[in-house]
Amino acid sequence: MAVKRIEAEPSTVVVELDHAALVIIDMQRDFLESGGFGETLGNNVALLKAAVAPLQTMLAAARKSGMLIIHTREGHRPDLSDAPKHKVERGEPSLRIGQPGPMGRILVRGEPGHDIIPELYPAPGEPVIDKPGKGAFYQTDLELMLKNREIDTLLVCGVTTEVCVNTTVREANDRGFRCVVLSDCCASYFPEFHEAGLAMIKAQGGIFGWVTPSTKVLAALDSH
Ligand code: C5J
Repeated sequence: MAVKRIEAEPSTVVVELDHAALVIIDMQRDFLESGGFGETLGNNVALLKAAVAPLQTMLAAARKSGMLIIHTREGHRPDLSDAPKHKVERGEPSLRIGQPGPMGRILVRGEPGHDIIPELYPAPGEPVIDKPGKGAFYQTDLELMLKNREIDTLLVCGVTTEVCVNTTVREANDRGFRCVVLSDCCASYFPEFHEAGLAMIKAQGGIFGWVTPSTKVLAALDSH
C-alpha cells in the first residue's frame, strides 16, 4: 500500500493512497462561466479561472495514482422541489434559480450551466455527487460511498473556497475524515475570502484540516 507524506500547514500529513480521495467541488459552468448562477449574483466569474490549470494538473496526477476521484455539482431538480424557498428568493440576482439564462435554467440539474466545465470533465467511472446544498454531505450519499471504500482522507479543492469548499470540509471533519485543502486548486469571487477561508481551516492546530499548494501533493505522489 502506497504511503505518502504531504507537506502541509499546520503539519505534515501521512496519507495512504488507498484510503484517500480527491474531491473536486462544483467546478461547474454555472460558477465559472458567463451567464451562470455566479454571474447572476453580481460576481466576476473570471476570478475563479485561477484554479482551473492547477486542478487540471492535480486531476491528471490523481488519475495516474489510481486514487478515488469524486466530483460534486450544486443544483436542483427541474421542479425546484429540493430548493429552499429562501435560497431561491434571497437577494436581487439578475436571474433567480430556475429561470432561463444563456446556459439553460440557472442551477438546475440537466441544464448546460449545471454541468462541469470541459477542462475538468469527469472520466467514465468517476462518481459525480449532485448536491442541493453548499456542503457535499448534506442530502447526498457521499458519506456512504467514502465509508464503503474505507476512505479516511480527502484532498479537497474547487469553488468557492469560503462557501462550498469550506462547508464540505467542516461537514467532513465532523464525520471523522481528514481534509487536506489544496490552496491553489480553490478559488473565490472574493480574494480576501479565499485567504480567510484557508486560514480558518488550518488555524488552531488544523481545527478543520490541513492546507497546502497542489505542488506539495504532486511532489508526494512522485516520491518513493
Ligand atoms: C456558491 C459554491 N458559492 N459552490 N456555491 O454558492 O461555493
